[in-house]
Amino acid sequence: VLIFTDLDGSLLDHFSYSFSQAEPLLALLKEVAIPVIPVTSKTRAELAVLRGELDNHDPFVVENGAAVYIPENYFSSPPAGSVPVDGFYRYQFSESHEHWLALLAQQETEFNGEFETFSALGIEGIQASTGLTESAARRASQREFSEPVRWLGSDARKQLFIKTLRQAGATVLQGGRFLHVTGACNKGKALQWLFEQYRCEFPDSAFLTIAAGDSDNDVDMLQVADCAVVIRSPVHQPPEVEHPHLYRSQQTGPQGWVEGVSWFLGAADRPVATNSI
Ligand code: 2M8
Ligand code: MG
Ligand code: MG
Repeated sequence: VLIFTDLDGSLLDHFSYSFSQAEPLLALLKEVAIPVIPVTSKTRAELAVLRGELDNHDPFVVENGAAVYIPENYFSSPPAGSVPVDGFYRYQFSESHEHWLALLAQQETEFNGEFETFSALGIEGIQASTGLTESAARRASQREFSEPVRWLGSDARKQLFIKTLRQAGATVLQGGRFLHVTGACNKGKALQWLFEQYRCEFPDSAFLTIAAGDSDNDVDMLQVADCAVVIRSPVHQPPEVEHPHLYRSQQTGPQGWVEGVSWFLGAADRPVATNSI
């Protein structure tokens, strides 16, 4: 089994960013060596701290699928196309952060005052709109491959903004709070790439993949996994997902995560297809 999970609003509480409700299950998963792979909008800098807090040593996906980081000695050889970066092998799907900042700067005339980028918000602005501590907000601002944008205008204008950016080659993904502007990537593509690395490393094993998420930017990942857990959000509508093995949690955040993951792990008597990706 491989568990791919969103963080904010899924493994972490939407408001407090706490995962304490999931700690007993995480400990159990560690004991039976089931990887828990964060697949998140967050940055490498944020993950460095969070993985420490979670005592997580598995690979992780940052900035909505823009890059995958695999600990140096995790697999027996470096994945094709990856480069060594600070103790990890990194596989990159998107252009750099600067590229997306430049594209967003070009939108300032047409969408004047209707959006705010993370870099325009600054550390205090990020704190105000996320509730993160100053140091956590600083880590969130250390983008490598994407830029979060706070939308201030109408819904109709937002659709036009997204369309304009897409025409200029960006992928625009809706997170719990922000729009994320990045390259030709999403959480689903990252999951599939990483899954391929596990398959190459363990050619004789059959893996069952479980993905958990709460927002629209999680849909691509939910769709390519064998089992999909949609965590109920306390603040927004659930994403639209069609999936043969879908579980929608009653509870929110880490409690919903435990509810959904346990539902599939305890599903010995329920028919579950082998990997379809
Ligand atoms: C941003 O991501 C969340 C996740 O869905 C969002 O769009 O609401 C990211 O910028 C991330 O780096 C940051 O930690 C998070 C904080 O709420 O917001
Ligand atoms: Mg989320
Ligand atoms: Mg997320």
